[in-house]
Amino acid sequence: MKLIIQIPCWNEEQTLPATLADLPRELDGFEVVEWLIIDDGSTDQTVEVARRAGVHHIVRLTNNKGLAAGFQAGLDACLKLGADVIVNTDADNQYYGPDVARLVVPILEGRADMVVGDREVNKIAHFSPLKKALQRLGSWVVRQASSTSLPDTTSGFRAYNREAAIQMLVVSKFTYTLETIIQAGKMLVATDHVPVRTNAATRESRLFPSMSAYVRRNTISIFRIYAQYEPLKVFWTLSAVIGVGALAVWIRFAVAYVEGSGKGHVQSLILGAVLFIAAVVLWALGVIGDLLAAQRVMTQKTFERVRRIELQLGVEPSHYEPGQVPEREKVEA
Ligand SMILES: Nc1nc2c(ncn2[C@@H]2O[C@H](COP(=O)(O)OP(=O)(O)O)[C@@H](O)[C@H]2O)c(=O)[nH]1
Ligand SMILES: [Mg+2]
Repeated sequence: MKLIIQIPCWNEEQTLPATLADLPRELDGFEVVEWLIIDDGSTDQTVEVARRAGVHHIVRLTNNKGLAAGFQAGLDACLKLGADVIVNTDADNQYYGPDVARLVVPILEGRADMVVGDREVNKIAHFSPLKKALQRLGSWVVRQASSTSLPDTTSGFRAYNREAAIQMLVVSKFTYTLETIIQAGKMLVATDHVPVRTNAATRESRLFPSMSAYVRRNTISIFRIYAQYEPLKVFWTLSAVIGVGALAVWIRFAVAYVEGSGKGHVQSLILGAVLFIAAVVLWALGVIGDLLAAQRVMTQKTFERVRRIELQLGVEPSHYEPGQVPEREKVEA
């Protein structure tokens, strides 16, 4: 069994050494443990720092493509490098490295395909009450959309087995954390969670420059992802709400018409018609969204098969550079 620990990095020369220092070089249940960093167009010394620290593999993207794209490139490379299990962690040393051992347990025991580390957000001292509340709300929405029971859906500390990794296909640019969970739920990938420890914050979040940005982006992401996967629920609910509004003003018109012996509130009639048209449009959007969602499933299945063929053919990982294998491991090999 081979474990590859992947770390998406964007200008992480400061915190990468501490992150790597805590990661396991060997682990029960695995013959081989390797590290891979995804350098997403860093302009600092991230790659050199990683080499010095003895990272085995480097995926070096030419320009900054964003975390979700980096994550996907990492998964692809790990699969092509023969990983049986892939663990993802962050380069800011946010997660407690030795807990990789906890993350892989449900996979090794055959109970899960994908394991998400639960930071037990309520206990994290440096998260504000607002951030905690949002995390809870966001996680709840994702749980509803994905039919999973994961408590911490924005956690980047995760493990995937080979099958789960082969199936993942992230399209959102900004976050992979939410989308992969919804996909896992839809594709009936077995998910599980384990409590993981976190370290003190080393720096401000790169993904969210401010609290308002955090709220805005996460809200938009959740809505978009949910609408992509559940278009009927989203658009038909909106359609029903507006349709009821149309009905209400029409009833108002009818009552006024009867009581006013013919002279009624024409405004209500017009408003009702406008609302009714809006409801019909939303209803139709739901149908179109549903057709697109079905199409997406087909694309995803095609992609999965292409990936299996690539792996069978031994296609090389893209943007790949070998790292610096530690001397000790070279001797053993
Ligand atoms: N590939 C890639 N990784 C990024 C980018 N921005 C942040 N990251 C990485 O994503 C991880 C999480 O970033 P961080 O700023 O700690 O975000 P947060 O803790 O989730 O709010 C770290 O490993 C970063 O290096 C990016 O644009 N591209
Ligand atoms: Mg972080």
